[in-house]
Amino acid sequence: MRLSAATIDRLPASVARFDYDRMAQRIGIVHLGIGAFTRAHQAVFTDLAMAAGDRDWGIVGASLRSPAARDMLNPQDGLFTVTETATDAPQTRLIGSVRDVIVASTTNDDLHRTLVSPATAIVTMTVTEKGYHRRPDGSLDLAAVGQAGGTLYHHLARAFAGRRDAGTGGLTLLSCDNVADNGRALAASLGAWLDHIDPTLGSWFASECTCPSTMVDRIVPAVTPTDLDTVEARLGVRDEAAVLTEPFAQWVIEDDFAGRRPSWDAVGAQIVANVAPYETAKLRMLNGAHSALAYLGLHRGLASVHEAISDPVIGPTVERLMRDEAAAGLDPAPGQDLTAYADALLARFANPTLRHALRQIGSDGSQKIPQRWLASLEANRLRGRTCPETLSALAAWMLHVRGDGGPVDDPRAAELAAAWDSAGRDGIVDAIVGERGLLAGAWRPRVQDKVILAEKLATFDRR
Ligand code: CS2
Repeated sequence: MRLSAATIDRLPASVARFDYDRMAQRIGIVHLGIGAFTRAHQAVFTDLAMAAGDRDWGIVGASLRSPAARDMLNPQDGLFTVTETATDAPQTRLIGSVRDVIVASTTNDDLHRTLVSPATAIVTMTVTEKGYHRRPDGSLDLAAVGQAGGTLYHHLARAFAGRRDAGTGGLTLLSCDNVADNGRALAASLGAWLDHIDPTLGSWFASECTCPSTMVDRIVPAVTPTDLDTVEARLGVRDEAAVLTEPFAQWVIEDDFAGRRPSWDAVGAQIVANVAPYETAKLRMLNGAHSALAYLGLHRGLASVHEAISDPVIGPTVERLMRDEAAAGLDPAPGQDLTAYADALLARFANPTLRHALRQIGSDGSQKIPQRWLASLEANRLRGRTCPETLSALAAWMLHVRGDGGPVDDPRAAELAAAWDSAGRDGIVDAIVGERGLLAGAWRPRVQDKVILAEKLATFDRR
């Protein structure tokens, strides 16, 4: 029996749930790129805010490409469960905030109608790092956006024109991706696209809309068929959109909304004046450690974060990367305790119930590495410090994109493979992080950094 509005009563009493009238809530949020992370993070905060008394924050999710989320959620009336797992008994909550999922490519007008609706106040998004089409130096790749079509820029530009012409007013655009200074980055890229297609729309956007920066954090492994069977065995109802996650969740949002907003702060989100210290620490310590676990772990034949952090060589390497390199390159906010943060991250990585696949984290490295490692290397370079463990991780990634661990899942895989073909092991460091390298822009390595990188490559290389 499939989960839906008609079968909610079959769920065991132990499943926590909302008591607001779902169908009476207006749609206040459109989410672009709805996937497992959104279901376990923004949708939960919004459901909790409505359960605590706030109203009219129904979410319409949009997939920019694949129909998978629509096919999971719409037959279930948008309902799904989130199960938190750690060593104690799992805790499940039924989430009621998502009302509908639209596949933007086939039903463009449904998405457009929702985006221009006066009730819609916020557009949240998780389009992944590559969805922003930025170059390693952070600038928008206009040609790539034009070629791709159907990007967030296309949908928002059309919606802005509709809202401007109807006098509906602006929107708050909330990037929930692991991109450094994500609000500022979104505002700059969107501004560049609008100026390119219609400068008057660029001015409307600049005066009517805001793009607060956010730090989002929750570890959400890709859901497997076995996970769905386990959840079904516990709940007695089949939930094709179920997600499993850790108990921890954090959301820090810059206080810069264009209009109304849900009381996310009443249910644990932090609304602050400046997100940067939290966001930078998260990207360089959590995500930086994750990527290091991924490439060092895959190189040693390991499969999950939990296995990699328990490995006698990789565990201490990654801990040093986090404490002695990433944290050492940060300027913490008053009261921000980076030592305690590192302790908490190590405990979260060690959660044996999550089975977070290293392959999942290892995808799209060319898009993740600039803000996770290169920014950290640059901050340390400016302080005159060397980062041997980050350089180890970088060497492991270079071998990974040569194809040492199988097919490479990265939008720049072909360019990286071509760099290996023409430069070989002796030239690959320059071909990637040199002045004209594929990832140039975020870090200016010193000669000694390149020497260490070349040594690490030689040590790891098994060919
Ligand atoms: C991970 C993140 O897949 C990845 O690249 O590092 O998804 C990570 O799990 C989240 O950012 C945690 O908040």
